[in-house]
Amino acid sequence: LNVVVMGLGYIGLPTAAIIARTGARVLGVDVTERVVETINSGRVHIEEVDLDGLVSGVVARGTLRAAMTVEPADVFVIAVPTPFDAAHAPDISYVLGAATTIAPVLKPGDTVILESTSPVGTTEKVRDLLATLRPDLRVPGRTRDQADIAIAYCPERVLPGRILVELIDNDRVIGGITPRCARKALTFYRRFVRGACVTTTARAAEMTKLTENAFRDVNIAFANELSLIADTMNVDVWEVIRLANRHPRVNILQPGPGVGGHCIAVDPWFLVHAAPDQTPLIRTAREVNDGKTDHVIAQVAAMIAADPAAPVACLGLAFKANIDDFRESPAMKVALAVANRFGDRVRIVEPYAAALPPAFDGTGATLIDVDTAIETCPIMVVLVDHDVFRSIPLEERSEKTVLDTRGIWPDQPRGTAQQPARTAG
Ligand code: SAJ
Repeated sequence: LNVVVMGLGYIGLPTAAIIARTGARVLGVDVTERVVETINSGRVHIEEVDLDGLVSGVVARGTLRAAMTVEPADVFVIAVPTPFDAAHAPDISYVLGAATTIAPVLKPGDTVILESTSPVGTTEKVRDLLATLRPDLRVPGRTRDQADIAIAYCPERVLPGRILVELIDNDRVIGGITPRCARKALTFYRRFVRGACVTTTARAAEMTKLTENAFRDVNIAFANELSLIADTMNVDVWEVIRLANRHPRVNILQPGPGVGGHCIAVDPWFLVHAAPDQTPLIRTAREVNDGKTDHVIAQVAAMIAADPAAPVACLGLAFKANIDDFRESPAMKVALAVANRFGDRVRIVEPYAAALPPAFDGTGATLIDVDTAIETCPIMVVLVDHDVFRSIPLEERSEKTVLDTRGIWPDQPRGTAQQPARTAG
């Protein structure tokens, strides 16, 4: 089996490597020369647990190669980004670009699978585009004729940090343009997926993916709103959530400094954009989660302003625990806002960064390690729940003024924790 994977990012590269491990010959195609060179030398350009060993193995065995141009294959997997613009309109140009790239090499019997998170109807647009570019091929679902190629949508659902495990263990939703397309794609996923593979239509599969991330966003928004109420009521929100979750039908998520990453903070907008009048809840959840970041910025600023000389340690820049991904990170937004305002009083601790991101250039903020932060910073702001921060014992922070936006230090004396935050309102 020959497989082409379009896009070698956080999803495409692990997917390509896992398929290559099954013995299929995989060509990964990417528009960035550096990415292609890195992979062909057996190395990886992204941090993901166990990915480096897997990639070096399949590259050494010759089952995974990378290139900037496409070649004929039996299965084409599209895993390119779908960002949104300033008006929250989804941009599917990379998806259509990938379809345009593969169109010339398609032949009867081939399967095209879109994995990128996409607005409902995108797979049909891919089908229509391929029909236009390749009038000699019969595309599925347009007439009752049997089609020459199969086209399906199968969203990735993996969690960064657990990608290789979840690629294999998670259930997959496989939406075909026609039932025949779904069955064709199912045969492919069965090669490497241990979870259940459930077939449906392409539109239902597209909406399912957006629904999963919107569900999580709405539920995190609930927790973030609770955190604001609890602050006002002088109650520990994490304790309330722990207690409420003892109810057999209550399962509240965790508040934090906002929602980051390139999925949960993005995908709900695809639903809002498609049905603006039907999505007051999903839109408000987005606004609540973004608003929580602004609230934390105000809290931290008030805390720092209240103690005009003390250096402040911002713990973490990543969008969540134990990863090196800073995209759409609320921690990054908070640290940057504070650095812009308080300059060299701001010390950043981020074990997953070798240097501060360029956005901090000229702010005066510096990158320090955990030990230095404990020695030199009387004010500490927890922005990410990295294990290394969680494990700082009380004796090393009991004298500090702390704002713990992730609730990782439940034993922090109430006198120091969050007090200045409350005055910030
Ligand atoms: N977060 C909270 N409180 C929580 C849980 C998360 O504030 O209780 C924050 C995190 O700190 C982070 C953000 O939400 O900033 C998102 O983190 P996440 O771990 O919930 O999700 P992602 O973005 O890493 O991955 C999600 C997953 N989707 C779901 O769990 C429904 C993953 O399965 C998807 O494959 C991925 O989006 C994607 O690619 O769409």
